[in-house]
Amino acid sequence: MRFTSPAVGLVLTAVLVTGCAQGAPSTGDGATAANDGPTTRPTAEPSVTASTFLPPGESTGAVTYDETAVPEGATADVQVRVQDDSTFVQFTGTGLEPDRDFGAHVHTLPCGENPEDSGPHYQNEVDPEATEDEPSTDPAYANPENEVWLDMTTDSSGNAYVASTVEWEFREGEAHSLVLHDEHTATHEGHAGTAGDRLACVTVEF
Ligand SMILES: [Cu+2]
Repeated sequence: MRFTSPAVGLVLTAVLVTGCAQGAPSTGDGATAANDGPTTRPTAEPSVTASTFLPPGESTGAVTYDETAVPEGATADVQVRVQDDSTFVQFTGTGLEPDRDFGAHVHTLPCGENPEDSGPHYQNEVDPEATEDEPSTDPAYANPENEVWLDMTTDSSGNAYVASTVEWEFREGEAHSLVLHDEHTATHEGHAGTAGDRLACVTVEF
């Protein structure tokens, strides 16, 4: 009888130490140590959509339907950050009509050639009574906790900044735009969530 003993392999790891100083040769001409490494970011990385408004047909990224309120060339910067089950949405606008109220909400569909292309408001808890023809106006659902509202008033230079935090996350692929409206958003029964005409739209993947 023969017993075969398993071969024992001995692996020797050679550690190469490259310890020689390879720093840049000192030229003595005052080259400064550039501190331009990667910028520090918050733990939850925000997604940023920066767009410039154009007339319908020229863009579906950011579209203006009213060039008095939202002139061609006005800009929109939308940041979205998810952290600890809540979602922070921020809008910064420039070049808008000065000293003017806007309503703004996250809508379900991307912007298109027509103002209505962006569909209804995105709701966290969807109003069971809402239909395609009659979107939710029930304050139990159409409110700034269950939707994202970003109502704003521009300053005398046409700039605006507004942010909102909601205690939920968007369902993936169900929110595609931020729509600017003619008025601040109503909160009363039967009209909750309405804010007049759609003036402009920014396509954003929330
Ligand atoms: Cu809206």
